[in-house]
Amino acid sequence: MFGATTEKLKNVFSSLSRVKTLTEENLSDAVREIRLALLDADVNYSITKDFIKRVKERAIGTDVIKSVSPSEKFAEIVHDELVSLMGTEELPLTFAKSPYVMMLVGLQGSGKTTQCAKLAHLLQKKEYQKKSMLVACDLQRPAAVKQLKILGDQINVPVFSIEGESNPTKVVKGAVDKAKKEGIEVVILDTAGRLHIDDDLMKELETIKSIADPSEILFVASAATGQEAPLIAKEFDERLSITGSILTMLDGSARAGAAISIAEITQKPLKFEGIGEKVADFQIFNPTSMADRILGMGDIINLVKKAEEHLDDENSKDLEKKLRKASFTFDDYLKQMSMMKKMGSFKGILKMLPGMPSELGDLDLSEKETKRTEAIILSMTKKERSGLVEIDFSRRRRIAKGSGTALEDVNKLLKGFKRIKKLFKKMPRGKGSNLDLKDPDLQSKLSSFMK
Ligand SMILES: Nc1nc2c(ncn2[C@@H]2O[C@H](COP(=O)(O)OP(=O)(O)OP(=O)(O)O)[C@@H](O)[C@H]2O)c(=O)[nH]1
Ligand SMILES: [Mg+2]
Repeated sequence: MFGATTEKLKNVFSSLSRVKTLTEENLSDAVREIRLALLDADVNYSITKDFIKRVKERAIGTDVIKSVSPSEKFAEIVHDELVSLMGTEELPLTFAKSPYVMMLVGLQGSGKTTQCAKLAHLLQKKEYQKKSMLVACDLQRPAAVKQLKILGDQINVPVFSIEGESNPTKVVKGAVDKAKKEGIEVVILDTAGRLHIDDDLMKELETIKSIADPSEILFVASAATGQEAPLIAKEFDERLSITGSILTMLDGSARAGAAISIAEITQKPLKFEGIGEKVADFQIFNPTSMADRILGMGDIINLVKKAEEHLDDENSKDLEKKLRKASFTFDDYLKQMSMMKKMGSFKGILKMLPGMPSELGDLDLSEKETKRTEAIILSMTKKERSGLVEIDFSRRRRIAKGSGTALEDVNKLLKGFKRIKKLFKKMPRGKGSNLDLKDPDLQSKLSSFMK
């Protein structure tokens, strides 16, 4: 996601892999590299400066216990500090009153209209089950109302608009009245955008605010804009007192700068993130998960969430168990393969696991390879499939023959399987990486995702 930034940060950690203790001397290069990586990623200068200072203070003289290496410890400190810059923990959604009015604001093209629909779609999920309504308050752009209607239709959420009306305040009044009458619990206002901040837009938004009395005013920022996004957020905040931000376009050429700086500069939390063009590409912002992604540590929380959406309970529980025990067999491999295919590409899934990205290599499975893999595994004996016997040369030759594949294919599969097993085993479990699957907090989170 953050490509070059993530690579640079990973290099910093691996450059420390041979040091025995963290000292001012061996840290100075690492710290300088982190500083450059953050500035390159468009993180605000003063935030970078304070960040580096905190990391350095914590790292020097830190006692490193035997079970972790100094470079891991250092990565943990950087990770922790990133998390706390971005907000510490995921915020639960609360709906203090009904109707709960949420107003989305932001510059042109930042993704307001799309996020309105994504938000309504999220609220349809079984953990919320909120009846919501979208409201077309962007009367500047002729096609805006139609765009919202198309999105609303897609997800079966009503869209409120008034034909021929040019005054958004009338639309807002009408919408809130209707919501009250019809027991609609969440009202989501799509507002107009401008290329730059201008007074007319702000006045219009202030008027909408005064009439709708929204519980949430969410600033929508495109992560592709980098350093500007937090500064623009600040201006919106000064005029409208935003309650938080939504970061969008995290799937594209996103810069980590907006993600890292926006909460700190506005002192308002990041609440949601848009990760693609589809209505389902949206989730509650999770600072730990974002720090994992920035540092390339994988993203177990989102993996489990994604798994849960696509699999039935049994299977996802099984996956969690397998992940936890890091003990899957060739039979599991076969089962997981068809499951993972349902979730997206195998590589896509593995990429979300900690420690995977740079080691993935050629693990991507095409349809043809999947079939071949299946044939190979089915040609193994029960014992071989359970991983209880070493699959030596003569066994490999027999398997190749039985499955109508080449010996290299069998070798490749065994090698890939070993690598995956090893990688599962290597999954970081330390605190800070938020991947300690024995951590009761994470456990309860995971099991709530499984419900
Ligand atoms: N790749 C990607 N595209 C997105 C995301 N969110 C929205 N888009 C796309 O970005 C474009 C602009 O989104 P809109 O929702 O129309 O933006 P807007 O802020 O309402 O724009 P205006 O109404 O013109 O101010 C659309 O083509 C969306 O499909 C995202 O998270 N990732
Ligand atoms: Mg729009």
